Amino acid sequence: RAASIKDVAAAAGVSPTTVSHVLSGNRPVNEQTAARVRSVVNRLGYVPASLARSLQAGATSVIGLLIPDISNTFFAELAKGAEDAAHDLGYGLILCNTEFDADREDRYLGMIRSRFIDGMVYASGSPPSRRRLEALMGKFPIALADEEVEGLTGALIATADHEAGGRLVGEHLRELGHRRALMLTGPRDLKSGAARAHGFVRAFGGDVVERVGDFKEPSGYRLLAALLDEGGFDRTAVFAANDLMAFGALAALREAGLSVPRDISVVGFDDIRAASLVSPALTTVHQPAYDVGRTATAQLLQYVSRGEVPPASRHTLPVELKVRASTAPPTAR
Ligand code: XLF
Repeated sequence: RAASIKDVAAAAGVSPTTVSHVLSGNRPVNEQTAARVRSVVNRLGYVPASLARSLQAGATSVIGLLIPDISNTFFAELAKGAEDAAHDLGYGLILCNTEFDADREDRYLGMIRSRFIDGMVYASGSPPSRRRLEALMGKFPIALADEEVEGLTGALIATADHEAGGRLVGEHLRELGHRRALMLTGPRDLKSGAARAHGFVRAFGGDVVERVGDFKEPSGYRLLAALLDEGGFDRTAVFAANDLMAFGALAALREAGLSVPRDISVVGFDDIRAASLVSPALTTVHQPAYDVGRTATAQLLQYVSRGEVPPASRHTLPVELKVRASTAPPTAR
């Protein structure tokens, strides 16, 4: 049975009139109450009658783009590509930034269930969401961008070739003569970081110490500062699994009085704008973030417009190593 306005009111502990005011925006409602009502609406998949009517007539012509970290300009580029693809086909785009928070993600995914949006480009492989995604896929239009989700089959996906990127970094550092590297990985259960690490370790062939970060700048800083503090740091190169962590690593090295690339080489991944602006300019792997967003959204909108589940399809976009000033042959220490 479809949820009614009374179900929402009971679950949120308010009157049906309040629910209706929250949804119509016709009367002001206390912000905390309104947030509680909206979250129940999404959880129960309640569809107001007015929206149900517009759904019968067609659809909302709005899709969602779910990303984990809006402050990482990689996702800004991806969003640009997604928005352009949506705009070309007459769709609007709602940005759903999760800050890696499972509850927020859940709420945003609920917008598909309640049909506030026609579909979702999902650019966050955060592991807790797999079961939730599985429950939605095949029933609602979803396309994955950037991150694969382990064990999820039948998906539409556009992603960069993360493993090839790791390989390019491994080959570059090996050719420069490095034999001892530190790899700052992303969370173990995210596929992009695991693929980068795998490609890197195999191509590098030398001794690799790994530390697990979270794809944000402070973790790069913290991990490297801790290792330098311990003493006996003998690595000649650092490969950070994204540019933000590489920036954190650069800051920790600078603070410890080490010079890049004379004392130690540093490589990132993504090639966000700031990578060529930091000093020294960062050697990194260019990911086509804009094209990843655009391709995933075009796939999604084909699904939305056809109205039937398309066969699984995967676009793996090429990456490119950008050699800049942060890498050089190791000097004897
Ligand atoms: O999701 C992955 C992890 O971090 C994405 O491609 C990124 O490299 C962005 O920084």
